[in-house]
Amino acid sequence: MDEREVHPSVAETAEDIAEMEIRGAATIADAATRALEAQAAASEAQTPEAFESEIRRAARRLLDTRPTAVSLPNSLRYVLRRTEGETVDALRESAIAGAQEFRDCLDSAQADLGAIGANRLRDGDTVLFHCNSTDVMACIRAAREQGKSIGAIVKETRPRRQGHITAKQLRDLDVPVTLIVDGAAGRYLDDADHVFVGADSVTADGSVVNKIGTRQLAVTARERDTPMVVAAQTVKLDPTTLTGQTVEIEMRDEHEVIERAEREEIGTITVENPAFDVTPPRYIDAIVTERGQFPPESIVFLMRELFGEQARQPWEE
Ligand code: RUB
Repeated sequence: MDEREVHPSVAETAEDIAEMEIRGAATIADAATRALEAQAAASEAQTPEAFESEIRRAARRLLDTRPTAVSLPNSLRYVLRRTEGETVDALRESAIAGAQEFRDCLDSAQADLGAIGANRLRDGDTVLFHCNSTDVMACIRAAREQGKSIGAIVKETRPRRQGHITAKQLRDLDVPVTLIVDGAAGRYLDDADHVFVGADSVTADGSVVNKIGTRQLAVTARERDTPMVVAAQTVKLDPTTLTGQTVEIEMRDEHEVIERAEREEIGTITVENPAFDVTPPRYIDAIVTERGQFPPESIVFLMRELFGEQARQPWEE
């Protein structure tokens, strides 16, 4: 392999993440570790140094796709830290084992989180949804498995309409769905017992970075006293925010917002398309993780416990 090249699976996965064929923080992390695994398995490196530089190059390519979901660097770091050994074979085996172990952790964390989130839901409750989150869906699936009947109001979530994915997944769980445009959320909050959203990153002060529109929804939900619940496995906790770093908000192409022909006709206006926003902790009632549910202001204690002095990851033990 040419020294600037990555395995085709890595290149394809990176492309799919950037184009949002693979999307959602947990799914992105899962796919990234599969790509690293493919890179490791196919490596023809002759020396341990060559292997390590290949795998780091692959991780860098994956990291350079989307900047906001911390699950991506967290997943890559998990695999890289476990890639160790004196020989190419030992390095390969440890990288593959690390990637597989990460995905096992991801799956079991999501199942545990789902069981905790489901406890918040009573039989007959209606939930309002924004975007599409596998962590949120784990809560609803667990509630359905407990035999609870749940109603759903789903915001379409412009510009990419991930609400349609949520609507289909809820339909498949036999949850009756009402799909609404984003601007109708205020009106429909009166019919909702909870708002459930996922997270791309959770910062040390308990702020939640999630799909654009989450903050506006949270503020309106607070005004109506509708509890705002964030379902986020600990892989969404951003260790760098413990030492003061901020989360970069991805700005996406303007053509997701406005069609090309219309854009040309309108001419010299500015179109902006931030993919995420930051909801301050005062608008959030609970962050549900696989380690239990937390008031957002106390998430820093969980982060300190998990990451310790060196900002180590919880899945690093
Ligand atoms: C997806 C999004 C989701 C989180 C959590 O944004 O904001 O709420 O990623 O998802 P996009 P999950 O569609 O731009 O990737 O719970 O599946 O990790």
